[in-house]
Amino acid sequence: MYKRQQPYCQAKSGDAKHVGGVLVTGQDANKPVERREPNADMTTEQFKEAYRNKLYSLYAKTLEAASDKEKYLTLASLVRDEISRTWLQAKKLRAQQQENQEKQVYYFSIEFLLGRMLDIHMINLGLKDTCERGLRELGIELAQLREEEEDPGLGNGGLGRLAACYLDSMAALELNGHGCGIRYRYGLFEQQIIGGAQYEFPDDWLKYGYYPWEYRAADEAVEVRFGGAVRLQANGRIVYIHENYEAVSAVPYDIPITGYHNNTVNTLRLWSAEAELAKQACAAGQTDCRNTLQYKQSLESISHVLYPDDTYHEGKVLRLKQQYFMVSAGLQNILRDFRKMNLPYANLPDKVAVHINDTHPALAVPEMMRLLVDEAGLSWEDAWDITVRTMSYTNHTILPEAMEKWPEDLFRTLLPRIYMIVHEINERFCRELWDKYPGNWEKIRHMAIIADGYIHMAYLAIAGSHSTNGVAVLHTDILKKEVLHDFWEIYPQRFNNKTNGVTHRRWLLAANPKLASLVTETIGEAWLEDPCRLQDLTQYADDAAFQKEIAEIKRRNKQVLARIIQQKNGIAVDSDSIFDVQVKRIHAYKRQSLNVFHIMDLYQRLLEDPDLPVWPRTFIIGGKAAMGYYIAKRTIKLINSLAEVINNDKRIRDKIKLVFLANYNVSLAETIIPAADVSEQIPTASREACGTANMKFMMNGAVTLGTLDGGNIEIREAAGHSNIVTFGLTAPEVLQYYRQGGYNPWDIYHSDPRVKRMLEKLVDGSLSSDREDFRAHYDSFLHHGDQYFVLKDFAAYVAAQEIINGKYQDQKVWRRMCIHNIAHAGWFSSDRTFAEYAAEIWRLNEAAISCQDGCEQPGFSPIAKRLGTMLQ
Ligand code: F58
Repeated sequence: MYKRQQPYCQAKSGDAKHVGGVLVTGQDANKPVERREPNADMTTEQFKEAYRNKLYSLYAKTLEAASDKEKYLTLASLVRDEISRTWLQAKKLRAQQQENQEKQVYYFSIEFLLGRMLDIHMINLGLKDTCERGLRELGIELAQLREEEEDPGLGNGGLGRLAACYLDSMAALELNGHGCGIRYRYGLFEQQIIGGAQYEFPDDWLKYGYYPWEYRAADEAVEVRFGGAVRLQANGRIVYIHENYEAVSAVPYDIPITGYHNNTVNTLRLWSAEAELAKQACAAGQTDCRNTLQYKQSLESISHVLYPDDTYHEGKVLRLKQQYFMVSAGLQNILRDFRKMNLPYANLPDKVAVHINDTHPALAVPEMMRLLVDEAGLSWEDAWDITVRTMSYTNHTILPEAMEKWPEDLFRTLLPRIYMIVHEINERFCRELWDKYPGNWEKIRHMAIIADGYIHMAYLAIAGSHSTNGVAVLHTDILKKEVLHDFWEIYPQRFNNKTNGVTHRRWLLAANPKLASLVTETIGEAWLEDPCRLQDLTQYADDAAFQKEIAEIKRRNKQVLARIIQQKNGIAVDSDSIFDVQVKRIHAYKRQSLNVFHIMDLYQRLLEDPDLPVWPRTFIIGGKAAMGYYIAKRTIKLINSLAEVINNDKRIRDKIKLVFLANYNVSLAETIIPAADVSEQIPTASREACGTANMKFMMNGAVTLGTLDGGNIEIREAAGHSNIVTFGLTAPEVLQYYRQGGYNPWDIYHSDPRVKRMLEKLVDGSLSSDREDFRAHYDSFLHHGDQYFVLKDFAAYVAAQEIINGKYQDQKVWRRMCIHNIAHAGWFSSDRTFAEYAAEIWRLNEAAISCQDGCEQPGFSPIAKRLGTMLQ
């Protein structure tokens, strides 16, 4: 059931090999791969001169007078110049590709969690060494300047970071792929911990502008319309006239995405809402101009902030507006480009793939229908066929509360024409269901896109696209067998799995340069473009000298993190202790509370026996809780309250420390992950679609302590069962409980004295003077059925922690485990995932396959050829 489908990472030399991260078989495998050298011919002297000149021209300052921020912006600006040069070439190539009508992929996502860009661009362009050396000679440390870059928080967590990893892989694989999203004025909030609790502050990431990494393209703005009414005009054929709407200008900002050493620059296009059109509408008398300022603010609020709190009606309206704003702008832009090819619309699916990343961009389906039917004049049937063949959709969650649905009334008022189209899609879909299940009203109501006053976005995405994929084998299996079973029954060929991946260039090469250098010294640099080559490290798993170097690098990374913890939290931690890390969104199903319970129990045992044979441990937890998510916010308070008690208790002689690192984001992750010994991946089995932090930790040599869920299962397959520690209920067991009941947390409360003691401590004032602080947790475990099985898995988790403790004490065994994890992380590179999407969902290979011998003609990129061979 959990077998990986691709032989990727298992090829034997001679019959197949990996090129640019893609498995190549057949004749092409033996051809030398053409790699273009990075534009790195600048000498250190030239760099220094260019740097001084840039600083002078930007700020009219000498080096001595410039601030760190100015020095960073000077460097970034030089790198931008290099990108611009390459981008110009890339744009010419793209124009040529368009002329040659090569297929383009557009990845629509409401989140792109990019992280800082300076380092990655320098690496990709082959400039890093020159810059670092040149700066050092000027008396400037690159590491210090890097800290000056804002980290754009345009995402919540895994979903947004995945989108950013895919952009990186698309460019590395030289695929014609582009991102489409929103340029939020404010990203996800900045988290501060005050009195142990989370406080949210605006994430003002544009405070100093984003000048080095974005290009405003005002001349390519498009109009997006909200509200108003739709009038029908019958004039031979029915025409829909949308009037009295609010018009918003969607202005694109282009962020270049560079490819690794290949002169490729792709584009992430983020749309910003501006009210320019409001002025015009006002001048033309189409709108009420009495309060234009307020009107302008209301329109511009669309791209004001990432996921406004949608607890209130206004929040919901804004969120729906954001979704439509993004897809409408994105699709208008795509069709504008497509029309330049002078092809019939029927060819659109051969030239364009639109990917819907989770349901947030699912309005792409009805918007594409509107553009094709209302604006291009196609018949419904033709438009539907084109839409379905163009769209594909990824599901990222099975949590019922996370499955998006919109109240019909709200939808109708805000998007009247789109509502009509969704209504029609639903009618036709239900008729199809009726033909298949005549008389089965219950089933049809259950599957209807519009039902009980709501519009179900996942159903819309499935019905309106040719592919629905899950993000890990288990997750896809659950989608097929449980959550979307009815849909799988009618469209089995549409369902497929694409296990997530992460870019090894950011998460290993850039984040852990010492480890990356060691890997390169040991096995050569082929792994950078072909991450599967990491498996060549397995032969060194027992090599004492290699083990020692691995351990030394980990120790140094831990020292760096220890310094940060001291600075940020004022807590001294021992870098020889086990760094046990859980960093991710705070959510009940991810079970930070299980981690807390183990720490409470260990603390108690140490109080009872300070000589307990446990290796010293530093527990590090980080993550943001959604603003309106009460119990998650209380979990942060719980962690900090416990930390306060433990870190100040001399009796346990510093054997354990607990640290909550505030404002977890991509940059912080890049420091934390290389320093981790233990990677905590402990969600309730079946609830975590895949997880991606697990892969980043693995790549950096941490050992996973996890449940058999999502990507953990595949990590166990890849790394080997003895190189990961698993525990707890399995997904089938959990699903069985959800279906049939039979779990009573009180049984555990009464049978396990440790559990009883801990639960009592939540409400007896031991952790907080306000006994009500953690009442919600107490109630959720005992009075609300412990729906994430924290108590149920507690004993198994403690036992698994004992195994970790035991294995760590034998350093030879532990280092071996670390090396096996690194060596088998190649399969979890997003290059592999993306190649699968390209070949199996977007069918980029078809261009190559269909060209047969003609592949040599200009316009077919080498990757298309490689993908073409992948499926043979
Ligand atoms: C995550 N989803 C899944 N959602 O939880 C994780 O298992 C998976 O690995 C990852 O997607 C990538 O496939 C996720 O990050 C969100 O951040 C939601 C976005 C919408 C608002 C609520 C959070």
